[in-house]
Amino acid sequence: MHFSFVSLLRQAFAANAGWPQQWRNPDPKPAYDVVIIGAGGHGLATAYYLAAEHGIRNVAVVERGWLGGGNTGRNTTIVRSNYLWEESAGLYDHALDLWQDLSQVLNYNVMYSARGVLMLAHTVHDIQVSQRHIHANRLAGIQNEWLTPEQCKEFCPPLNISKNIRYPVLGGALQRKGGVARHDAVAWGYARAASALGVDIIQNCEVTAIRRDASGRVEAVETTRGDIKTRKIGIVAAGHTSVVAGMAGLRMPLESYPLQALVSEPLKPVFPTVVMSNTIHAYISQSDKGDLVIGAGTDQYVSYSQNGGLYIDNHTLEAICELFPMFRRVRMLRNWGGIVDTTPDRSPILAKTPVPGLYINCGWGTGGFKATPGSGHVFAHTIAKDEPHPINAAFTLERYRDGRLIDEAAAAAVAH
Ligand code: FAD
Ligand code: PYC
Repeated sequence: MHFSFVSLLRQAFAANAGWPQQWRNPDPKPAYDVVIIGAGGHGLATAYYLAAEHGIRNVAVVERGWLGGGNTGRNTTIVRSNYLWEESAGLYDHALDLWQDLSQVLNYNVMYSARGVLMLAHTVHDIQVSQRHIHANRLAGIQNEWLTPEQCKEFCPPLNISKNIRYPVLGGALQRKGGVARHDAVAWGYARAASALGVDIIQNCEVTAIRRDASGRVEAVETTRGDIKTRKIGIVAAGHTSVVAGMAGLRMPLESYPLQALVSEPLKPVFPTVVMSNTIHAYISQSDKGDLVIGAGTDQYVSYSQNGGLYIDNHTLEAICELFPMFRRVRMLRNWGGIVDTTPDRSPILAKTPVPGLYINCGWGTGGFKATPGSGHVFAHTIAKDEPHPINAAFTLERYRDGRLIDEAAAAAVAH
């Protein structure tokens, strides 16, 4: 008697979220205030800040694989903010500010280490571009300084600065507060903190469709584990954004490419900083485990493959051996690829879309890891308030229509 009364109540008040959990109708699929598609660092950070800063805790993060298994767990962990344009410098420096005490905020060691990022110049053109960057950065209050070849060598002793190599080092731009952070720890740190605030993280759950109501507003996602109702969706599915956005009828200005990296066998501490060379497409640092972390370029053809061409790695290793001859006999342990999506101006899209209730965070290309905290922070604001934070206001989808590009091709140049 008692149980049938309860079930009658359940049916009558199925939609009433105020009822105690045990009285709620288990039948309708749960409705979330926000569904985030993609449990990479950016998606998880967004969910965390929605809960922590906007009090929106009824959030699901749905992930087709495992959390952090996309680009977040595949990148070479470089963190810096020395971008050319003020809009970008503002966004990446906001992230760099948040990196400073992220381990304390999340109570999870993300191993952020400000060991400096040195970007080498090998040609007269490189020198001009680097110095333009340095001046632009300093005008915008962003740290960046020029080093002579000898100062580069002093800062990074393994560097070969002899003049008779194919691409001699002619100097470098150093951002001292740049560095590295532990990539998968960032995903796990945000995931654990978001989960503690009530966010649901659903792995092995691929979004296959986005449903819209008669007015065009989003109303649900269809997934391989059932439908989930929601009135707000954030797409944070790097590499696959075009596919997911296409589910809501949006055509994105994006191309997807494989980008590769590799690690060596572990060595004793030998490499004190991060060195990047955009001209010869190589970048290198040493992880706390001891392996050299080496990044290569993108493939020249669009693809969704997580294995890029081997010739790209070979080319990178030739460059590394020329710049750091002492690594010639080091053995490589493994290589892998991730799929990055790039925009025409190499800057991200971090914005509302023309579809009501649909928000998009994408287009980070080869450089979104460093932005993770800042991106999640301002994207959560955009979703919660239905308007951009001043820091991401310029990163709209409409800028490709209006011609207001934020052209960072030279800044992020590692792979372009
Ligand atoms: P991801 O971590 O890729 O997360 C997106 C998630 O969406 C994935 O887990 C994916 O499985 C999921 N997804 C996709 N489709 C669906 C669907 N239909 N349903 C559910 N889930 C879905 N950046 C730097 O700043 N510094 C670097 O040194 C650096 N090095 C890099 C080196 C390599 C080799 C690569 C590949 C990238 C590098 N990047 C770097 C770029 C950086 O990794 C990315 O920009 C950043 O990690 C993007 O994070 P994200 O959270 O947006 O994406
Ligand atoms: O954006 O700093 C970067 C980067 C390094 C390697 C790939 N991207």
